[in-house]
Amino acid sequence: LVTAIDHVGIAVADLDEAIAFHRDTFGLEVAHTEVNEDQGVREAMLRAPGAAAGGAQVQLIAPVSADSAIAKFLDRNGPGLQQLAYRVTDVRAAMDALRAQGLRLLYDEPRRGTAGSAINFVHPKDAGGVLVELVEPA
Ligand code: V0V
Repeated sequence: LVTAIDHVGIAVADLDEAIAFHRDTFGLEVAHTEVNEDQGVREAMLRAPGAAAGGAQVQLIAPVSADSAIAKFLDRNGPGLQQLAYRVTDVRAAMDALRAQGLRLLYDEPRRGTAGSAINFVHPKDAGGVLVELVEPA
């Protein structure tokens, strides 16, 4: 089902501050930034310098609306690891396979994720307390 770890997502209050921290402390580079209005977030994808194309990335996610999932996460937990994202070749097929095993998906239909990807999420209560994202790259 899963072809790779696509990214791990960290909820942050201030995106620019978090980018600077990960750059200055760990030497990570910004590969991509965007605002996703549907998810109510501003995000940055970071990678290690010289990492192979398609390698796992770190996603820093900051809320831009008070009702976004990230705003609620920060209110409840403060900043920290929020999600683990698995890459799949066909998100609809992955959704069907997981539903057939009794797992709840958060959306009936895939939504738009980073860089035009198609995404959905497994409910954290059905995945060992981890919010698992499914990502089909564009
Ligand atoms: C909540 N819970 C979590 C969790 N968020 N557990 C692990 N990891 C998380 N991130 C727990 C929470 O503590 C509750 O446990 C339980 O799940 C249900 O909580 P709830 O109050 O019913 O639900 P909410 O309102 O906290 O919402 C949780 C969900 C929400 C997962 C439904 O965050 C959501 O819709 N997430 C999907 C969208 C998302 O995360 N977007 C931001 C990233 P107890 O207290 O009952 O034990 S956008 C993105 O990733 C993009 C664009 C991309 O990658 O392309």
